[in-house]
Amino acid sequence: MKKSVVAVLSLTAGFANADFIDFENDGAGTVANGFVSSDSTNVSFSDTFGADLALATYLEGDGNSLAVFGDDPSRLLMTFSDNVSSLSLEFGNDDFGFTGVPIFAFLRGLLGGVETALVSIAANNDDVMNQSIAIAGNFDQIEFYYALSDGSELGLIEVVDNISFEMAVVPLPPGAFAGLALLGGMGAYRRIRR
Ligand SMILES: [Ca+2]
Ligand SMILES: [Ca+2]
Ligand SMILES: [Ca+2]
Ligand SMILES: [Ca+2]
Repeated sequence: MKKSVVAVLSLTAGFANADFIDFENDGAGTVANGFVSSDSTNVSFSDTFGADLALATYLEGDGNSLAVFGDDPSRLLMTFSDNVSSLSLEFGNDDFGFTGVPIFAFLRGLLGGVETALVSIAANNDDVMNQSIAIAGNFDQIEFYYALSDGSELGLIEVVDNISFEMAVVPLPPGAFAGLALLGGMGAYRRIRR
């Protein structure tokens, strides 16, 4: 029985589409750590330093957007319901007027609590949400944060929007189709007997 369940899950993963979150249907206001957008139940959002997530239409965002408040070492932690293979997001509040030093955006991919990928790009430091950053690999959690070029903490509020990610495609185990065919056959047999 367990084998059949694995096969069905794998087939589902094989046909997975990209999830897209723009927060436009989530309303405005503070949200608790573990927040789930109405756009996708496959990811939850948390602040890694305190609990200061807030949705609003920010000048530094794109319509309704998610901010990780506090001029503190906060990061946005995204925890996924299953492994993901890629993610991209747009970011704003890259505010050179506040930091006085060039800002870098980071994505840190984790699997089982261990870092498996780290990417960064130089922000254009204009405060406006007009750049995106992407990461690819195999992750069950991903962090987004602003930092100095060497990754050291900057104390800057992150604003993110237009998050896109793909669930990892799990390879079909041998005999998966045969197992499904058998299940289907059993169902048909039961129906005939009634
Ligand atoms: Ca938005
Ligand atoms: Ca915080
Ligand atoms: Ca921060
Ligand atoms: Ca910018």
